[in-house]
Amino acid sequence: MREALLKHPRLISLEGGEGAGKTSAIAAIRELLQSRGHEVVLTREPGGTPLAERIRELLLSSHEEPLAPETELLLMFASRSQHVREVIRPALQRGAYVVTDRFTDSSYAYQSDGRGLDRALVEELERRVVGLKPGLTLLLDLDVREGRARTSGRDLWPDRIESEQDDFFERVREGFRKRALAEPERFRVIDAGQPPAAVGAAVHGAVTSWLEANP
Ligand code: Z5A
Repeated sequence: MREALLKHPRLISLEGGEGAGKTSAIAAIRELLQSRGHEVVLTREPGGTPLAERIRELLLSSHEEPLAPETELLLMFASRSQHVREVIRPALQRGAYVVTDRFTDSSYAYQSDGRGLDRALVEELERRVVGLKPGLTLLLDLDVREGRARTSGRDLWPDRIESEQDDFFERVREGFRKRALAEPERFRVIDAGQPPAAVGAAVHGAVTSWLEANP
């Protein structure tokens, strides 16, 4: 098992609550990186490999019994372990950029801040199972109700996590914000409540300056 936690400059993650606009942000980052001649791998969590996508199904669908918070956390890391080994490390090793829709910060925010699991357990799993951290993380920060309003038309059948109450999502949002404050060199916080063009410009600016500082 891995012990060290390596921050990789070509691993970029997008984080935020429901409806924050990660999809458009990721497309814009791909365009920017490709326009500079880089290979880009777009991926997501939970998921990103066939097996990890099956774990995603388990995580997001409803079950005949409640999913224990510890089970949820371990399934997130089972999916991530597979994703890192099969997709992320090989792509980084051949020189590609990897842009992922969510990574370990989501486990801190949802499973530790949201569900109340011990943060030390997440840290241990991150260090021993993942061993990798993004060099740059864009946090698309959005009011919880605004995020829900954006997705309400789309999600006729909200998934297991989307079905949580607002206070859960408030804790998640606060968790993300605390992480961003604690690691300002890695995080860029973007106000996702702005119109799409303004969010797009903020994403473009953040990634451009990151690339200039980390050629
Ligand atoms: N999860 C976890 O608990 N622990 C973990 O470790 C990991 C994940 C990795 C699945 O993630 C769930 O897993 C997630 C966290 C948990 N549960 N929740 N909630 P997901 O990434 O698949 O789910 P999501 O983040 O909820 O996806 P989303 O709602 O699609 O968010 P998004 O991708 O950021 O939103 P979007 O599709 O880009 O935009 C949503 C809508 O808003 C769309 O109609 C847009 O046109 C609109 N939009 C976007 N930007 C704007 C602006 N600026 N103004 C107005 N409207 C906008």
